[in-house]
Amino acid sequence: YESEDGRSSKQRLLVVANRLPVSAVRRGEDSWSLEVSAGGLVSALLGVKNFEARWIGWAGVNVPDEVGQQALTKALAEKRCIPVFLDEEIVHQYYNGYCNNILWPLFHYLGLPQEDRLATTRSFQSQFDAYKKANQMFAEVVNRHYEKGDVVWCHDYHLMFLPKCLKEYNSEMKVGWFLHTPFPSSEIHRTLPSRSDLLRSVLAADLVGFHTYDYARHFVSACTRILGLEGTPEGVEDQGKLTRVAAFPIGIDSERFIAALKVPKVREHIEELKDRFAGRKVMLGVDRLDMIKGIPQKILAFEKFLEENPAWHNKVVLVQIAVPTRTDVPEYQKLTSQVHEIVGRINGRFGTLTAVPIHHLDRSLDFHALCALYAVTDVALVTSLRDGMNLVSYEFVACQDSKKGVLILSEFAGAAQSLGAGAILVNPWNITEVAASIGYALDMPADEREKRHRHNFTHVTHHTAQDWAETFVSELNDTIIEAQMRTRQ
Ligand code: ADQ
Repeated sequence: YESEDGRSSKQRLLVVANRLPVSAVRRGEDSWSLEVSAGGLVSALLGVKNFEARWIGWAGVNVPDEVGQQALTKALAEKRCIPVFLDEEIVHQYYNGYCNNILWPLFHYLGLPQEDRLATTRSFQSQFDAYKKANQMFAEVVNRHYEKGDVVWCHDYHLMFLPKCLKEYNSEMKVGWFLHTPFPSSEIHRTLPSRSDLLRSVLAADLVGFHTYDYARHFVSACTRILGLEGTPEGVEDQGKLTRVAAFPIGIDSERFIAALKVPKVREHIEELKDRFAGRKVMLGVDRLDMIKGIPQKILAFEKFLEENPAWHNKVVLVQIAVPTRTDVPEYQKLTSQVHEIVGRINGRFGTLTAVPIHHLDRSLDFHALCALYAVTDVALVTSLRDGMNLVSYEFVACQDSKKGVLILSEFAGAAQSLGAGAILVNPWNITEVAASIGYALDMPADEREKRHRHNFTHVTHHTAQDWAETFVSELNDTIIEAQMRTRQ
């Protein structure tokens, strides 16, 4: 890539996501403190060498006044972040409403909202209007910062309307869109009232990416069945215009996890945990507290295992870390109490005066504490009912090179496609099967553990987040060059 004055420089990558990778706290009328959150996407892009990334997104705070907006914009610029300001009403309708109440459950096969269906149906249109309006606001900011030669990479279900808005501003813009959740079967997608509008808008992108081949296939089927377009091995064709559709499985920054295990503080913490759980095998679950993660099902399977295996009483502990999310939503509050109730019952039933079988924490752990916990675990339990990929399974594997623990993994997580050969795959709805897998994992001979771990470790360390980001962006550049060549022919 060459800039206009002929100097070669890195290509600029505009990463557009609903949330910026920072939390902003207002300290005064015109002062803000910012903390960068080290999520998967951030570390993926930090490691990308050929591009210079800038972030565009909502800062997660309502800033109604001009002075505050200007000050925040200035502070964010130092972190290469550009804010989109959304007011409370838009956030309520677009983010809480359309994104989290409609698209998130639907894409995870939980259907459209069941309760108060009439009210939901009545407000559906206003939520979708807010969704389109919010996407338009993102597009306006992207367009303002776009320079010729930039690549624009849109992320996730929050921004399905963005590719179309961007191309309306500038049909030359290079636009890619990636979905972090599953894309459901076309039979599920077709229940969505705005099904066609969303598909058409995503198709305005040059490249559309998913975690797995199955999600890509579902998307192409939705376009052929719902829009009547033609699916080709490369993607979807509409009146001579091809939108490339492909699978780009995400990874993690495995080096960061492996390096953390050598940090003295982490080593100390590992020793403390080993003492704490001495004489017992450790099983671990780490999830955001969300319906899709199958936490109640996991705990019930553990109860069944204890019921059927008295010899394991007091010899195994399940540590379940569940970060609360969307705490203001009644369904999520219900899920929290349900989990607490089951955990209480099981601890009452199988606990002793000195030990309980389940340690359940309703909070997030810092990175080093999480790595230490991954490292002392014998069996990790990932029982998502649906999950785009699931990075916890990758993180666990990265931290297990000395212990070689076992991963029990839902067949409905995207990660089952990549770690399936090393993990024990389960149907999380089948509690009997999960309970039997727990027994199998706890008793697994060392040579089988070693073989399974080796398979997964190789995958996790060879398919990193950086590779994922680089592959997507270079494929997007190639797609555009190919399209230009086709037009010239
Ligand atoms: P998530 O649904 O958030 O991501 P996941 O992929 O498992 O799910 O990533 C969660 C991240 O949060 C991990 O990095 C994990 O370490 C961290 N985390 C979870 N619980 C934690 C806790 N209690 N304390 C500290 N950290 C915790 C969405 C999709 C996934 C997809 C990713 C990336 O739903 O399917 O894999 O995006 O595309």
